[in-house]
Order: sequence, then structure tokens, then C-alpha cells
Amino acid sequence: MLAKALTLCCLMALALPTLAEEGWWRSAQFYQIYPRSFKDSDGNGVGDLQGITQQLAYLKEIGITATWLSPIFTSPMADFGYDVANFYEIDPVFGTMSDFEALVQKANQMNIKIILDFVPNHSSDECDWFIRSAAGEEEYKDFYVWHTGKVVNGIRQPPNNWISVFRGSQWTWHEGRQAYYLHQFHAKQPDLNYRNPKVVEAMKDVLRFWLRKGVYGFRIDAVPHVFEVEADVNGNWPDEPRNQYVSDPEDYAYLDHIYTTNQPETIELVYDFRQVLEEIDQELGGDDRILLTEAYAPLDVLMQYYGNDTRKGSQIPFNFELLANVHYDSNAFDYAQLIHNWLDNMPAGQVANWVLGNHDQSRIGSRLGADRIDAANMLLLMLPGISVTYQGEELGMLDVFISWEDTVDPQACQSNEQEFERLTRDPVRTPFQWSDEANAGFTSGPTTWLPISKDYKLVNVKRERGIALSHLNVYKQLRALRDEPTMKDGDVTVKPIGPTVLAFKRSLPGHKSYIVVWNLNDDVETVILDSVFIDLTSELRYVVVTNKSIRRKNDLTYANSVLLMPKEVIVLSTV
Ligand SMILES: *[C@@H]1O[C@H](CO)[C@@H](O)[C@H](O)[C@H]1NC(C)=O
Ligand SMILES: *[C@@H]1O[C@H](CO)[C@@H](O)[C@H](O)[C@H]1NC(C)=O
Ligand SMILES: CC(=O)N[C@H]1CO[C@H](CO)[C@@H](O)[C@@H]1O
Repeated sequence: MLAKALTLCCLMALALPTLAEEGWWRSAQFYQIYPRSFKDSDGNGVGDLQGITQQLAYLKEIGITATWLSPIFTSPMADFGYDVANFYEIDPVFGTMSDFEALVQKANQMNIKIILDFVPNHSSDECDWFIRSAAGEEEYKDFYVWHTGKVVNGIRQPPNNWISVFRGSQWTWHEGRQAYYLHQFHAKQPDLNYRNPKVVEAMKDVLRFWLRKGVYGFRIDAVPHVFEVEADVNGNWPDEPRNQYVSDPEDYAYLDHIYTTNQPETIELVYDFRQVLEEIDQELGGDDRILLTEAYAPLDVLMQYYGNDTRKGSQIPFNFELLANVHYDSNAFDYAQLIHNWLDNMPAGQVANWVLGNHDQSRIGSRLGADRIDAANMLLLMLPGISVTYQGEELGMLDVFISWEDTVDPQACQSNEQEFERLTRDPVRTPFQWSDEANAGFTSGPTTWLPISKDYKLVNVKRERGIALSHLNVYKQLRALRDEPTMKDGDVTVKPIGPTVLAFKRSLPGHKSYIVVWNLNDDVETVILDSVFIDLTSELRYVVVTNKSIRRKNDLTYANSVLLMPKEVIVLSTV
């Protein structure tokens, strides 16, 4: 049942031990930092780079290999940094270029790699490129997508019906240029025109600049939106068709986005960006530089992002199978299917990655239930390949209710008091909970840019360090297990045991096997594991338990009768 690809990659890794550093990312732990909310060093209530530098030791404590930072470039912050005004500068909110250099230097000393979030889909309207383009300067004239629109009954209208992700038309009129510009997101985020080779070159230069500063790669944001369909001979674009299920004509989901997302050119662009990384690998030597790509796209499209032997792509196209498709009522069959979807479709020689949270999605504990947080972290860390943790998920942070008055996410602010809760991403972006001190130890100042969760006295790093089976300590135990050869290089076999129990086994010839067993629901269950998996010893040892267990670490159980408490999740090993 195991993906052939996986076995192949493991054999390759064994055959080429001297190239271990070249594949450092293959079994790495990634951690997403949302810089506004990680750690504030100067008391203004917004997190910053010096704050991150101060807390690198924490990343080391939880065994992180590389961290990707949500955008830190100069920005008017219409979309909290996803609207870049200058791709070569650090926004003063986060610090200075020397703060950045200090962060990279210290991180590299500690063997933590820094990855930057690269937002290619658009720039800010305050970006110098846009100002020059709007002024019609020859060099920049076609850096963005412009159209004079159409006139219907004497009234000027946008060229077509395309709707912005943040509601309303994708086209905004520019008085200066006397034309509409395209923006798939906020009006302050004009889309760059990737059909202009100069734009592609300009963006490659941005990548080179940061790689030479010592970053190990990029997470490329929202790749599906980079290209629109090519205009026809008259320079026009077709309307997108209606989605019959949505009736609000301002809503992004009102249309089916066949012309503005997942255009085939997007994948070629990722290959081109990878080529830049390879160039810099040659130029600077050292460990591989890598690309992580964010795309909510069909599986067959996602798999193309990996590339092939001749055209290398993204090493880590984010696997959102679990993130996007599991919900509170998902059963063991659903989980097994979603795990298989990735493993079975991955091209030979590639590595899987597992993502359960990010800055755009409801917290794991809020989505799946607070009593499934350890299980989610166990899937993330025990399945083969790369784990990606969003800050705070290791502590079991939950969504924080933010009132309409306190809401700052533009995606929500552009809606209304009735709709905003469905759209807002503020609840997952609240400040990180370091301790039970004022403002959760996030800042020494009196206020924070988003409210602190009310549960911070219970859910914080300092307290969880001292509780044997806190989410944090379970996470650390799982992380430590990842150093076992079986976890690094072993196969996986995934088995639902009826709808309520999910189990998977990691195995590697000549080494112990590990079996993860998770009781999703609230009934006590007994499972006969040796009828589910082959080659088990008759007794199995508890390696990781959670606070739902009545057993302790190192206890033994018979493989033919493993008792599970409600919502219990465990790691067992052969003896
Ligand atoms: C690799 O991908 C490129 C670009 O999509 C394609 O043109 C080429 O045929 C592929 N090569 C192989 C060996 O599949
Ligand atoms: C287990 O941990 C959770 C989350 O930290 C906590 O709410 C719960 O009370 C703990 N249960 C026991 C039995 O300690
Ligand atoms: C979603 C996306 O397209 N990527 C970034 C591009 O722009 C939007 C808007 O800023 C951001 O939210 C995205 O994260």
C-alpha cells in the first residue's frame, strides 16, 4: 500500500550518505512564524525581528530545522505585509536590515534556517514600480495589468466581471493613467504582469538578493493567482462563469475562477524560480536552498509543482489534503484516504509534507476539537517526510474570539458585522503565549495589536514546560522520536480500524517499528493490532502517551489487545 515513491527516496538517501546535507529538508521540521504575533522586543505591541532573534532558543528547544516568516518587507500593511511596497527592504514595524542580518547570522549559528515568505502575485500600490507604471514610464508601463475598460450606455465599466478575493470588482480605475488596473486581492495590491519578461527578471533579482543575505529559500504565496488567462487579440479577457450556488454578486465565490487561477504558466514560473535557487547553490555552496509553494489546487496540479528530472520544481508543495478536508466529524476512513491521496500520487523520489495549520486557517483545536490537538501533532510529526507547524499549535492555542470592533483583517473588514466571523483570520493571528505574565509575556508594553487569548494563563510555554504531558511536552517527545532511523527513512502503512480508530505503522528493516494508534471518539476501544499489521512482536511498548492515557511510557501491552481510552492517541514500538 505504501507509495513506491517513498521507498525509492529512502533507498536513495541510504545509498548517498555523504550527500546528507543536500537533503537536509527531507525529514525537517518547519515552523511558521507570524512575525507581528511572535515576540515583541520594543514594547509597541507588535512582534518584530529582534523578538524572533531572542526566541530562537525556543525553536531549538522544540527541534525546529527551519522557520518561515510571514512577510517582513516594507508595506503599507493593507493586508499585513502581503502587500509589498519594496521587495528589498524590511518594514520598520519589524526592524531594520541590520536586525534582519543579525537574525540570519544567529539562526545560522544555531543551525536553524530562515525561509522568507515571497509574495509574487502583486505589489502594493505604493510600490515604486506601480507608481512608475501608472505614470506610463516606458520601462514599467507593462509591469502591471492595465485596461481602459468598456463603455456601456455611455457609462465606463471595468473590462469584465472578475471578482476580487476580498469582494467587489478585480478592476480599479486609476485617474492618473486613465485606465483600470487588475487586482485579484485588495485594491492596494495591484497584480504584477508576469507575461512581461521584465517582471519575471525583476522578481528573480529579488530572490537572488535575499539568498545572498543567507536565507535558505522561500515560501511562495498563493501561487494559483499569479497568472490570469492570456488576453485575446483585442486585448480583452473573457468573463468568468457563474457559480450557481452563491447568490451574493460581490462574493468571490459567485464566480468559477477558471481564467484567474491555476493557469498552466504558473508551474513554469515555479520551475524558473527553482532554477535561480540552483544558480545560487552553485554560487555560494553550502546546504540546499528550497522552495515551499502554497497552492489550493487539485492534486494532479499540485504534483506538477514538484517538477521532474529535467525541470526541478518546488521541493515542498504544501500538502493541504488534511488541512482543507478534515473536520470535526471526519472518521478514520477519511483520514486514511487523505493521507493516501498524497503518498500515492507523489512522483518518484519526492518527499511528502504535512501541514495542519497556518495564518489563514482556524486553529487545529478549534476545528477538530481541543481533545484532538495531540493527535493532530502526532500525525504531523509521525507520518513520513516534512512537518510544518504553525506557531502556537504545539501549545494547543485556540481561536480567539475578536469582536467586529477589534477586527483588523482586511478580508473581514471589507465585509460587514454579519459576515465577518466567517471571513476573519484574526482569531488565529493573536499574540503567541509565552508565559502567565501580563500580555502573556509577548510584549512589555501595555497593549497588543490583537487581543491576547483569555486562556493564556493555562496555555503558555512556561507553564506547559512544567507539565509532564502538556501539548508542548508531547510535541517535544514526538519531535525527539523523529531522530530514529525508522522515522527518518522508514515506510508507512496506514490502516483505518473501523470508522473510529486510525492506525499507521512506520517500519525499516533492521530497526524497531513504531505504531501510532488514535481513538477518534469517546468510546473505549480495544484493537487487535497484530491482525492489522504484519511483523509485530507479541508485546508492544508505550513510547509516547498523552494525558488521556491510563498507561505510562515504557509500559508493555499485548499486540492482540490494545485498550484505548476516549480520544486517546499513542505511539507504540516493537520490543
Ligand atoms: C518534465 O517537465 C517538463 C516541463 O513541464 C516537460 O516539458 C518534460 O517533458 C518533462 N520531462 C519528463 C522526463 O517527464
Ligand atoms: C489534559 O490536557 C488538557 C489540555 O492541556 C487539559 O485541558 C486537561 O485537563 C488535561 N487532562 C488531564 C486528565 O490532566
Ligand atoms: C492569497 C495570495 O494571493 N497570496 C497572497 C497574495 O495576496 C493575498 C492578498 O494579500 C494574500 O492574502 C495572500 O496571502
